[in-house]
Amino acid sequence: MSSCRSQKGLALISALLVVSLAGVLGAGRMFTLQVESQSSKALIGNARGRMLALGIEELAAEMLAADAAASASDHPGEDWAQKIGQSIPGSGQTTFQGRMEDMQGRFNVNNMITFQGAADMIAVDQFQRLLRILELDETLAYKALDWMDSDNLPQPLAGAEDEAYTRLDPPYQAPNRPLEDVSELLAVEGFNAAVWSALAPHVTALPVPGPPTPINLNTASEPVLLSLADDLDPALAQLWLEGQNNGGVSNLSEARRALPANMASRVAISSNWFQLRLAVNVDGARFFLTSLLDRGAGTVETRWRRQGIPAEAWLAPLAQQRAES
Ligand SMILES: [Ca+2]
Ligand SMILES: [Ca+2]
Repeated sequence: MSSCRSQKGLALISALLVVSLAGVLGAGRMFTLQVESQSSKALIGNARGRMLALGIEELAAEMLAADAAASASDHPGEDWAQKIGQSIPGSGQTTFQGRMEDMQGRFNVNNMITFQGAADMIAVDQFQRLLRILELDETLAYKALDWMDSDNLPQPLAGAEDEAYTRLDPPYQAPNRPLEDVSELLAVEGFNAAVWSALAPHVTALPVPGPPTPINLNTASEPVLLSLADDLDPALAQLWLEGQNNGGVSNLSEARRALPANMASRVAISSNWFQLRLAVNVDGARFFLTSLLDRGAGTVETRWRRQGIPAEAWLAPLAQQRAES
């Protein structure tokens, strides 16, 4: 009798266990289906965002090609420089915004080394002036140079080669090559988040090899214009700056005469390098694209594309943490 009751009890427990397991499995399956549905929505949105961004990039390249055929200079009044942004009607919630920026309006940090990996002191001097104008430590130019030059010998005044980085936690080495992305500067000794936020709008890292990239007088910021020479008349820099909204400098030879001989070839009034930044939103799925467009060879080529939020957005807090530790 007692054994029979215990068997009945066991059967009841087993049945309850099966029912509750089925419930758990059912709930789990529903949860999985919901997650799968959310992820496929995000995946589809992301794929559509990418397609749209690549289409806009192609239109931007066409715009740059048309501009090269129509004008000999590049300035902020031209079509390529205008902000773009639109809601696409009849396509749910699809919006995009972005703009192209002339990268020759910025100082190309990679100008500081030659094709052979040696220092280009004219560019190093210019970077020092830029740092000084921005009220930053001008010896940071030497640390950036050491990061890129081919040797492992620290610049005598304030350099930083492997020995500065191998004692960090985690340790790393100076790559001794040009920057692949300008945000790489955040890994260089002394370039903390505060330095970065002051410097970032004025610097770029363009692919090498090639001769030093000249600064476009018609798109450069005031600090970049002032970095062209120690004794540049601030009134002339101001004149160039104000002229940018009225078609910019048209007589390059005359502008070059206002500069020291070794800087004359380092200015221009047109550009070959443009960066397109786009943010696309497809039904809540956001897609970010940064593309570097090169107009140097007569056609417009995409030299690189980076997806996701720009690297500096997540690198800057890391540099801040390192500075505080
Ligand atoms: Ca133009
Ligand atoms: Ca080095």
